[in-house]
Amino acid sequence: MSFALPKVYPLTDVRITGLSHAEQTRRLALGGASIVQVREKALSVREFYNEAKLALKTAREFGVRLIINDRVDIAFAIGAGGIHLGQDDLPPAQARKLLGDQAIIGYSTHNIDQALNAKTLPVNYIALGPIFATTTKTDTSPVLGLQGLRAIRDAIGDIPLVAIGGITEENAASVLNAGADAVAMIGGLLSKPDEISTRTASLLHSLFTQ
Ligand code: 3NM
Repeated sequence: MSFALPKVYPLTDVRITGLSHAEQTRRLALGGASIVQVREKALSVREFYNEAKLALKTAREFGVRLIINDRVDIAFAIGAGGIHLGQDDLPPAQARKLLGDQAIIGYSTHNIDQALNAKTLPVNYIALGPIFATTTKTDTSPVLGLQGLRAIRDAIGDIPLVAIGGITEENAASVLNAGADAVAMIGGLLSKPDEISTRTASLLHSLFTQ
């Protein structure tokens, strides 16, 4: 179930951008993103389904893999490339049963116990956060820092690891150097909607040329 993670893993956020998930996906793809997670916490399931369908259409036009946050039913209904689950969502094993072997399943963890447990589950990658302080998500666990990230990476071995929380172009390389395979970002890419494509391109450039 191994899966090659791109180094940059953007998530969408309508509250920050005021843009549809499809338009955010388009701007991220124009900047070179090859995976996008649609994260939606406010809409009804029906509205989320409709928005996700449009985002998937855009993602397919650009060859981007679209991951749906939380809602296995929506990922299944639209035929998305995968699902990202939190600790309170449907268990990964159940999502795997529903979505099949080809789906990418990601799982959020926030400490070493959760990360070790995640290794035993049928997931393609583990997300770990928050690495740094963030204002994008309010109910976060304690900040892990680069040392916490390094310690957890050393404990879990080589499963694909996505770091999240307070990551920007300025600190992204240090996060990868501390053992993450990818940096997941919201504010760092989206906080200025007119700059989404240029920021994504600049980040990818800086990480590939370091
Ligand atoms: N999950 P930003 S932190 C969605 O700790 C999310 O699991 C987190 O946003 C976790 O890149 C977070 O703007 C917010 O800090 C990430």
